[in-house]
Amino acid sequence: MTATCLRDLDYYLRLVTYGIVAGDVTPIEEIGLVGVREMYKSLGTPIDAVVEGVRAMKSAASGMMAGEDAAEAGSYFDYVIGAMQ
Ligand SMILES: CCC1=C(C)/C(=C/C2=NC(=C\c3[nH]c(/C=C4\NC(=O)[C@H](C)[C@H]4CC)c(C)c3CCC(=O)O)/C(CCC(=O)O)=C2C)NC1=O
Repeated sequence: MTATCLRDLDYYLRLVTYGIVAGDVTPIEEIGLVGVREMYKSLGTPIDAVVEGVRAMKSAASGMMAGEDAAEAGSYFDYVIGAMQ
């Protein structure tokens, strides 16, 4: 379960990088967010806890970047977080 959970967080981290490269949220939306709430609900996975994981990744990533870069990456993390709530 832990490995699957970390894998999911890895997916979302990768999707954030796709967003940064594309300069657009479409890949994040299409690959990782369509139906995500229903998916976690059917798995019995508390989505609030997934959101918490994405927030922790945002915090860690922001600490490795400065100024504009942190703000740009942060906006994609926020997009994922917002779509899961
Ligand atoms: C690239 C797009 C993509 C996403 C996002 C994705 C997510 C995804 N996460 C899954 C399971 C899962 N996801 C989690 C994750 C967690 N459990 C928790 O309690 C934590 C809060 C959380 C980690 C933060 C767990 C534990 C499962 C397995 C649930 C189970 O088998 O009962 C499953 C069910 C099938 C499987 O086990 O692989 C999918 C499809 N798959 C994809 O292809």
